Amino acid sequence: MSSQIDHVFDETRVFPPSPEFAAAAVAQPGLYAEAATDRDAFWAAQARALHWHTPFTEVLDWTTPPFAKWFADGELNVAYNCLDRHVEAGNGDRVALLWEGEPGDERRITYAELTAEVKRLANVLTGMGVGHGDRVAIYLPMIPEAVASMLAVARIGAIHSVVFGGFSADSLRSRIDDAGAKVVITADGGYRKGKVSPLKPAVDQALADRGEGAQLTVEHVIVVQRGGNEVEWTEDRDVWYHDVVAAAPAEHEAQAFPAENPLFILYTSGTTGKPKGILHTSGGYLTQASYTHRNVFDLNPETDVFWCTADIGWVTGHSYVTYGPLANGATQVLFEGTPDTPHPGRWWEIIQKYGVTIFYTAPTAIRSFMKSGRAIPNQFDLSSIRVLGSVGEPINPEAWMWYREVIGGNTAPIVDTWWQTETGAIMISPLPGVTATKPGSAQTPLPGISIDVVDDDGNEVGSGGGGLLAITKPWPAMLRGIWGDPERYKETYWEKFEKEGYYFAGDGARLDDDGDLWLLGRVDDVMNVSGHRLSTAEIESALVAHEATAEAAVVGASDETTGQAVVAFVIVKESYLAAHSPEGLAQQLRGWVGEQIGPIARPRDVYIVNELPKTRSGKIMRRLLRDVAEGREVGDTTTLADTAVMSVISAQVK
Ligand code: 6R9
Repeated sequence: MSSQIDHVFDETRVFPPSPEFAAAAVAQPGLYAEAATDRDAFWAAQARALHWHTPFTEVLDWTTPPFAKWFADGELNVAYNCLDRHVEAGNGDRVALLWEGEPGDERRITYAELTAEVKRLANVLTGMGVGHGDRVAIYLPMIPEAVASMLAVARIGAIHSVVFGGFSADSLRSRIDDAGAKVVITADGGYRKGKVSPLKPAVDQALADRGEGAQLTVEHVIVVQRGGNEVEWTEDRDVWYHDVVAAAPAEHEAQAFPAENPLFILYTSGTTGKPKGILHTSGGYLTQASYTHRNVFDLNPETDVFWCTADIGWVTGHSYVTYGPLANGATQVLFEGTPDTPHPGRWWEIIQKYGVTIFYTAPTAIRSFMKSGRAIPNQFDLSSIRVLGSVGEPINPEAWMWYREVIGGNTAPIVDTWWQTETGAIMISPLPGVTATKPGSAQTPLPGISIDVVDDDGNEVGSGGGGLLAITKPWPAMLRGIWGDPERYKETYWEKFEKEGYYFAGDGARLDDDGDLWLLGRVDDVMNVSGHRLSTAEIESALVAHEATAEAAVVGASDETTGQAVVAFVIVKESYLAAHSPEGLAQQLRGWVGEQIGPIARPRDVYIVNELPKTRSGKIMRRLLRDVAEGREVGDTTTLADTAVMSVISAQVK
């Protein structure tokens, strides 16, 4: 089967940056040429923005692909780069974290304070016998201690594995065991939707219930007091964070580690099989995280207030809450809660309160705000915003325009950033002062990044073509492997194409006539209708462009005549639901897609539902909808944010 994706969706609006923005921007057009002229020299220059205890002399070693080494003979300390060096440069009083708890409590933490905390915690970990290369699991809510814990682990050359606070004891257990963690850092509980949601019981359960012969590697559990809920206590194993940190020595000198020292493991669920422990290392990762954070978001660390809404359990929280912003000495908001607690304007209230200038969130959040209408954000002063970012899924043009108009005051450039847990940092994105942006397109590989759209053999499809997204040259923040499974690393990412060193991202994409990239969703989700390959992203965009639609997901379900048929699951805006019958709406939407894209894309079925199944990071899990559409029993739902939603959907479809 050819991997050409038939595409039909056309978007012609273009928004160039204002001349004032362009003139003052961090990233200027010359950056592309600089990177193209000498790629290694370009990345070396980016890396030198960090502090190296031992400067590197080599840039890239790609002699044994797919195993890359970046800056291999250099030595640095990641935490020193994120903390001490800002204090030593006289910026210790700058606020690092503007933390807001869900109940409305706040803490402002300066770089000097965060450095002091991390030094003590590093001493605590060392005292527990955690050393270079040991693994520490972090299972915490969005509180400052979460960021401090990541940095303390990094500071002593150990490896962290952050597990989403919303994951179950089972998921936590498999991640702790796979990594062989020595210590777990957790909390009694955290606030979620107005209540304390306990965390410690899941840790207790994950560490008990050992199967026959299963070895327990965890020796200590450090517990942050946050929820104030009662917890069970295992003497000799459990300690309170505040006790041990207060008792630890304040002095801690950051030691230098090789650039390729592992920094973290982060598990991605993928669509099938056991979660993959994606491994990242230090020098290259920090180089690209900080370079992208500065250039893509146009960061001025002295004046900007950055806010990335991602949880630290997601890669976006690693690169754009912890490492990128802190390496750049930025001031940022850290928020514990959900967007709608205690009221639906909570995020906009936070932007107004802290004067957020750069705001980075996911399309799923934007679409859910669209559903409740612009009157809510309009009650707040959002005029401080000057750059908006999107990540996690293709952002459909309708949501992009809403984001620009309602949140960005029609002026803030939107950077639609494509990347993955595996890529470690942003790979494709407009540059806000350079690129004339197009609603729905991530547009251009960043300077220093080489990406192409290719067919199954790895041949370029060229402008106007559709196919598979491939990364054609190694990049500094690339994953270095799958924890404990080098074969799976090679098979999953590097053996799809004939061409050696071509990385298979698993996403479909097309190039428009200007050569701009449009991401089309996971190739596993592509539908084949009567021999035409259709992308989920385009049909969903068409559905969302209808005034009745709030959100939509489409899947291909097997069909006797067409091979696969398009089946759509649609959330309708409340105002429409009251005035129309579901059957009438479904009929209208089928016709609408037919008109917008063409008869081939017209859904066979449109189901009106209240919810869509999403992961914690907001991605729609289409394989579960495919199960429903094909009348099968619904598969593994453990990574869903809300596991009850599938039974609701199944009931609504019957
Ligand atoms: C950062 C992150 C990676 C997958 C990726 C793609 C989708 C992310 C996107 C996007 C279109 C964007 N994705 N950003 N698709 N446009 N701007 O999300 O990492 O959780 O590993 O997911 O997310 O399908 O392959 P991760």
